[in-house]
Parts: sequence; structure tokens; C-alpha cells
Amino acid sequence: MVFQRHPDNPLMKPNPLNAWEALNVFNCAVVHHNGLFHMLYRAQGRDYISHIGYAASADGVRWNRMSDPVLSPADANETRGVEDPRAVEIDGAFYMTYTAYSPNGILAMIARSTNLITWERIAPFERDNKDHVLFPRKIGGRYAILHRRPPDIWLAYSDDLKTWHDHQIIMRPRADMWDNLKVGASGPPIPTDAGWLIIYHGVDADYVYRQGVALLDLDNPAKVIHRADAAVLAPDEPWEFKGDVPNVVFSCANPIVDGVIYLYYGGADRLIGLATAPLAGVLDAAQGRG
Ligand code: BMA
Repeated sequence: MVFQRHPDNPLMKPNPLNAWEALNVFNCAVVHHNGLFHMLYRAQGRDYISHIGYAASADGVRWNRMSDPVLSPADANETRGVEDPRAVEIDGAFYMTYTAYSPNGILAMIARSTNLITWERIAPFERDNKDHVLFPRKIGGRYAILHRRPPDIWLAYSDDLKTWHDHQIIMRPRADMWDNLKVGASGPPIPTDAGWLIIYHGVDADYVYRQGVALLDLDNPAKVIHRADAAVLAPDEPWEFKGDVPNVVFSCANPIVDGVIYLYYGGADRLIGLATAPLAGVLDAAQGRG
């Protein structure tokens, strides 16, 4: 596999002292900003309602957690939780995409912050949609987003983060492969000279969640330059096979520090782990080399 697991995995476990994060801590956003790693992580208590917690780290491995969540259910669309945060910095502000969950179903949301702690909801993105993640810079003067109308990964554009245009499918599940059931974006697309490197999750008919890579055109990310055949991370450790939902490695974060991709992921919807790989090696995989 292209990514190597950190020897200290799992890096974060549920905290029985806080009811809201006593059962599961898993899918997380991570932003590296001004020399510090900032994590926003999905946590569940025994009521299975998801909140989003905050943690900071100097090395990306040892984390200092805030005792209260930074985002909790706030309205009728969020009564069952706020899930799966992904975060980017665009023009000096931070944007978090997350999924609101309630008896009404799921609703993809967008929020904004200037300090990563206090979040203001901007607007819903779309109902029955999730796995949405903003590109870290505008493309052709517009905001761009990857999103998921099941079972495919879509692309869309906006001038104001409220109204979205030019929706188009960019990647579908592939028959007879590890991503044959559904696909969704992982962390934010990574700009490189060769194109946008994207990490995504694929699900197979046995509901195993793996991570894969592809390369999109820089100016027109609807154009997939290459998509690697093989997964770059797949469940392999006991805590990835068994937890709340079995056989899951699910990532919402891939910050780059000193040329290394830090792939943070939830293992079996219960714990948080880290796998790393040199950017150059992942780019080779995404281009079908090496
Ligand atoms: C997806 C999301 C993730 C979760 C995964 C595996 O649909 O809800 O939050 O990690 O399923 O259960």
C-alpha cells in the first residue's frame, strides 16, 4: 500500500469522561495552519448523536482536546447529529463542510470560521447529499466543490457558496473493482503542478471502505486525467476491521506538511488513525506510475 500507518495508531480514542465523545471518535478534518495541526472530529456518545470536537497538535500525532464540542446539533435538520467534517482555508477564512442528520434525512452543510473554534453556518448545500468538500482555492474565479449524489462523485461551482451551478458527474463506481458500489471524496483536493490530486473512498458490495486516488485537470477538474486501479489504504488492523461499523477506513483529511501527506482516518467508525506517504509517491500512484 502507498500509505504507511503511524506506529502510535490509533491516535485518538473515545473519552468516557465526556458524554458527547464517550462511544466513538472517528471521521475528522485536519488543517495545518501557522505551524499547528488543528483537528475537527466527529464524536458520538451513547445516544449516537454526533458532535464535532476540536483538538490541536504540534506534531500531528499527540493531540490536545477541548473538553466541549465546537459544533453541536442546532436545529430540526441536525437533531441526530453533525457528521463527517472536512475543512479548507480559502482567502484567509476557514470553511467546514459537514453532514446534518435528522429524521428528515441528511443535509449537506457549509460553515465558516476565522479561528477554527467558532463556526457560523453559511447555507445548506443540498439534501440527500454528503461527502462534499471544497477546493482550497477558487477555480476560474468561482468556488468549487466535490459532492456526492449516490453513488457518484460530482463537481459544482458557486460565486457565493449559497447557489451552486454546473453540476456534473466526475467519477462513478467501477464494476468488479474495490469501488464498485459507491464513491465519495475524502479530504480536500490537493493542488499540484500535474493537476488536482484527490483521495476518495470507495465501497464494495461487502461494504468494505477503502481509500483510492485520482488526478483531475487543474483548470477543469471535471476532466479526470487518471484514476489509479489499486486502493492506497484498506482495512488491515483489528481496530479497522472491528468497531462500530466493521471494515472501514474513512478519511476526511489529507493535509500536507513538508512534502508528506498526512491521511487521517476513522477506523471502523470508532477510533482515529494516521497514515502517511510522500506527496510525490501518491502523485505517482495517481498518475499510474510506480
Ligand atoms: C458513511 C458515512 C461515514 C461512515 C461510513 C462507514 O456513509 O456515514 O460517516 O464512516 O459510512 O460507516
